[in-house]
Formats: sequence, C-alpha cells, structure tokens
Amino acid sequence: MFPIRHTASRGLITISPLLISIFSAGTHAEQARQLPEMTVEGESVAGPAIFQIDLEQAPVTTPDAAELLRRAPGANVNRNGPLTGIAQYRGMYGDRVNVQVNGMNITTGGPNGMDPPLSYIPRAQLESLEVIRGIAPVSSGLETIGGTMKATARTSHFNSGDSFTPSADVSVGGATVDSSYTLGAFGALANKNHRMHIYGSKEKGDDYEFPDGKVRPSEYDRKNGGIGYGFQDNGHEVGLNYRHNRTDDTGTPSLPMDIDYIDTNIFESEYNGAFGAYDVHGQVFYNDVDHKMNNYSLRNPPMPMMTRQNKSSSDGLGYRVDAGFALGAGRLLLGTDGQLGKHDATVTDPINNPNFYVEAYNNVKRNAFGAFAEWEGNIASNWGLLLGGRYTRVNSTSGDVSHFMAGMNPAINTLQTQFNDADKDNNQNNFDLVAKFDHDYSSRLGFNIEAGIKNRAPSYQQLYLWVPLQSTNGLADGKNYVGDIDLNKETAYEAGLGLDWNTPRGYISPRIFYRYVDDYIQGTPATDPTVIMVSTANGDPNPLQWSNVDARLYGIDMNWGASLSSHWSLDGVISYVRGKRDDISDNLYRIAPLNGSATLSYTRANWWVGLEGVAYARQDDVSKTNDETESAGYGLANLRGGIELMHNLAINVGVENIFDKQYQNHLSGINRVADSDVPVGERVPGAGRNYYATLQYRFN
Ligand SMILES: [Cu+2]
Repeated sequence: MFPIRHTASRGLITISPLLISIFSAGTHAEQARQLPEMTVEGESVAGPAIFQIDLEQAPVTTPDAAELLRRAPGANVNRNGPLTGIAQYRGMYGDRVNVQVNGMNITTGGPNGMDPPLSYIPRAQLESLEVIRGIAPVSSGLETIGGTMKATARTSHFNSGDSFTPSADVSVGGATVDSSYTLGAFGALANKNHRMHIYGSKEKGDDYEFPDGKVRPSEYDRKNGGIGYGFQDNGHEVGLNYRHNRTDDTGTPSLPMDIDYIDTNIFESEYNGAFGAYDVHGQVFYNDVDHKMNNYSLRNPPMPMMTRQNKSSSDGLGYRVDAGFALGAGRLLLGTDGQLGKHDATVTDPINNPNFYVEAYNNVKRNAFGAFAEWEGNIASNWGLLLGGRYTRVNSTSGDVSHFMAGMNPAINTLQTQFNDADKDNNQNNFDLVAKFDHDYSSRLGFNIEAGIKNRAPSYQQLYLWVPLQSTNGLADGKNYVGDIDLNKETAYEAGLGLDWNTPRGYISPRIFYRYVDDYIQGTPATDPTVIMVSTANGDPNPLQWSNVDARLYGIDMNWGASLSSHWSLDGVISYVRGKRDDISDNLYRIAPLNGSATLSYTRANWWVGLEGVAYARQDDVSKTNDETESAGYGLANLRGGIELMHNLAINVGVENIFDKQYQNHLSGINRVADSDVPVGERVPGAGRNYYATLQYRFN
C-alpha cells in the first residue's frame, strides 16, 4: 500500500488519539511515533474496527510475519515450517482468509501452501500488520468469507520540500534457538514530488531446538528485496514497486516435501487522486512464482526409492479501480476488481526414475471478477452504518493431464481419462452483503452489531486434483485427497455483536460471532473404488474427496487492558472459536483451542520491559474425518525489552520460553520426517528457550 492511502479521504476515518492509545496495546516509543498516521477503514464511531498488531513488542528475529497474528484477537497461525505460516481467523484459514500484501492478493505458487501471502513480507520489512475485526467489508477484497488481514511493507514517503532528503534504516538480529540471523536494510530519497526507495533483507536459521532435541528439517534461508518509486503532483499520485523473493532450502516437517526454492517476482502499480468530489484509486499488480520442493534434499525419503520432486509455477494478475464520494451523511465507495491466476505443478523423480512424472495440475486457471458498492456514514446521532454489496464471478478451468503410468496402470488410466473427458469449467456467482451498525452509548461505551452473507468459490486444488495426492494448500493432515470439478461455492451467514468500553484506567473490546456455512468444502471419505485403489497404492487406503457439507463456527474474542500507573500497564488478548460439521457429528479440522496472552509492561521514555504470559487450552474438539489428534494445553512465559540508546539507535532483547518448556501448539502440524528428534506422527513441538537481540539504526 502506498502512503497516500493513509491520508486519502476515501472512507478512511482517523480515530481519536484517546482510542488509539487505548487499543494499541503497547505504549512504546516506536509506536508513539506511528500514532498520528493511524486511520481506521470501516467502522466510524465506537470501537476499533481494525486491530493493529504491536510490532514493537515482537522481535525482528521472528522470520515469519504470520507468527505475529497470535497477538490479534481471533487470529492465529497454522504452521507447517518456519516460513510457512498460514493465517487463521475465527476458525477459517488458507484460501478462506483474504490476506493482502500491500493491498494485493498474491497468486501463490505452492500447491501445498508453502508460500502463503504473508511469507512475502519478511518480518524485518514489515511496516504494519492489521486484522479487520469481525465481518470484513465487501470493499476489502474479492472473497472475504473468513475475514481480511492487511500486511504493509516499508515504503518511502513524500516530504514537504523541493530538495531531496535521504532516510535509511538498518537492522541486525540474532536468535539462539535456531542459531539464526536477520539482516534488513531500507533506504529512501524523497522530496514533495518524488520518492524512491530500495530495500532488502536476509534471514537464515538452522534446525531449531526443543527440550528433547532438534526439529528436522526446520532450517530456513530467505532473501527478499526490491525497489520503488512514487510521483505526486496536484493531488494525483502514482506509485510503482518491484519485489523479488528467493527462498532456498527451508524445512516444512509437517508436509511430504521441503522447500528447495521459491522464486517470486511481484510488480505493483497504484494510482490515487481526486477528480472534483471524487477520490479515485486504482491498482494493477502482477506476480509470478517458480517453485521446487522435494523429499530428499533436507530429509530422507520415506523409502529409498521413493524420491520425489514437485515443480510448480503460478502467475497472477490483479486489478482494482474504486471511486469514493459524499452521499447523504456519509460516503459511497464504488469499485471493481479482479484476480486472474494460473497454476501448473508436476511431480517427478529426478534421482531414481527419470521417466517418472505426474501432472498434478496442468494449465489450471481461476479468474475472479467483482464489483461492489459500499456506503458508510451516520444514520442518526451516535449511530453509524456501513452497508455494502458485492457481486463476484469466479471462473475456473483446467487443461488435460497426464501420468507416466497411464499406459500400464488401468486404474490411473481410468482417472486420467475421466478427468480429460470431463467438462472442467466451474463457474460461480457470489453475492455478498454486509451491514455493520455502531452505536455510541456514551463517550466510554459503544456497541456494534453486524451481519453478513459471504461466498467463496472452490480453490483450484479442491476442483482439479484428479489423482490422489497430499496437495491441499497446507492442510498437512497426511491424507491423500482428490478434487471434484462439480463443487459448489461456500456461503456463510454470519452475525456478530460487540462492545467497546474505554476509560482512562482500562478498556475491553469483546466480540461474539456465529457463522453458518452452507456447502462448506471439506474432505469426506472417497467412495470411488478407482480412487481408493490408486490411493492405497500411494500409501493411504482412506483418501478424502473434497465435498460440500455444512458447518457452523462460533466464538468470542477480545482485547483488554488496564493502565495500572503512569508506567505500568497490563494488556491482553483472548480468543475462542468452536468449529463443527452440521451434517454429521464431527468437528472441523485444525481449529485453534481457547488461548490468551497478557503482557505486563513497564514503560519509560527511552526504554520498556514486558513480561508476557501465553496460555493455550487443550484441544479435544478434533476432526475424526481428518484423523486429527488431540493436543494438551500449555503455558509459556516470555520476557522482552527495548531501549533507545541514542536518538536513532534502538536495541531489542528478550528471552522466549523462559522455562524451556516442552510444548506442542495445536496448530503446528504433525511431523512426517523420520530422521528428526520428533517421532513421526507426533505434533511438531514448539521452540525451546530462545534468547534474541536486534539492533536497529535509523537515519532520517
Ligand atoms: Cu511446495
């Protein structure tokens, strides 16, 4: 996202400094600097519609930005590897959550979710990470059934003068638990008309330690960088940005293979400007991904002759044009957007069998086109309304596939022929509706109520996986899956209630929600004997097939805090969600258990210290269908601190998991690697005691 978005008037409402200081948990120096820029898109009156994660409290050495989601109410992360964090919000994850990077939807390249959107902004380059609370406005994305999150990378900003002023930022960090280091650098040059910047980061870590040994493979190696330019004159601004990501050997112990490399180019362009009473915004972006993964570079294959490699490539083109203008006691935003994605993936065996190949996906296309209208304003004194409607058309199709065994193996031949003879088009019409009411009961108490209908068309894996494989966008349940070309879209009916109570001494913002999902897409036991035969030969006699079922998700999440004295404060987050099938008696898979965290902070002008407690309850509401195992609860303690040594030099230090506790987070996957200190079939344990330090130098 380009900086003009922070000041443009298209539906952005600056919230009061009081609310900002209340809802941003920490009150650290870094954050205080960012406060004046903060705006809220969405609700207008009572409470924070967006939860902005406090980056200052979290170490720069955490390589994966998705890890920070645990700090937002209702949010969490499904972890399959150190750089492979899949965003979860209120029990939905993967394609269901609209995760935007600089306002873009990245067309990711890993058919098993190895490069989720947040993997494209390394922690060291992250400027902000926001979670829209509750039902996401229809303007926030094409498909937002599971909510919207926004990650924004550092960028350059215009200043007020004619002469160019430089600014720079360098950070260095290290952590003991995985012997890792992080390097980040950002430089910018700007005047009132031009701005330009260049940036880069590198992170490298070894297999991390837990109290009983090491998790193998959990090493990582990522380089990410780019350049950007912006021009503004007379109220019009254009921005351009190019980013390149190169991930090399990185473990994903919960998946059948590890990352060999991920090579991604991202091109962004954006326009903002005013035409009379109309604020116009447009963006066009493109990305391509070249990706290889295998089961022999970082681990031993399950059997010596079973070496496998998967090469995949994807590219995506996205656009958006919207215009906002005053209408009644509010503003109307009209827009159109689109996302065109293409995917290919082929499994080979370059080590033991050069003839081996399976086209898992060939020339798969998923094109979404949308249009929306959203009005936001006051409908009475102390009553605010956001009302939006959207239509999105999603067209998916696939090319023909082939398998090297089709000529010899009648079962594979049957599956291949069935798929190639089928009409592979799947077209969906999604109508979304959202209404959010806000009521200011008093200056300290506000209520909100919201309802929405949201849709999601099936993902390409759910439609076009024709041969039983573990290709599920990172479910990591160890099951073979096949798709179904005739899947219907999912439709969620959701309602939520919340209140925001703020006083100078404390605040609390609970939200409760209930969501019924008609035609929820879930793997159910495959019944086609040919599928079962091929899957059995492939190691899983009980494959699943993507199907439309029904589901319910409900829960409560909140942030809260208390100001204990002028220097002491206590802030926390609690999240609870329950996910159930509605057609049979079963639970949804990989749902975060009840969890919470609280930080006791002591803050002075130039330094702060925080003692953080994190607690997860046991999860015994597990999915029988996905053979999900239960997990035990646990508690962790972390100690963090920061100091500004000089005006421009800051040091952050900390120790995480102080008591070196052995624990397994429910959302970390099941270990599939034999040559690890974790038994195969056990949930991957969390990291042991970790000391970290980062040093950041800013020049501006
Ligand atoms: Cu992959």
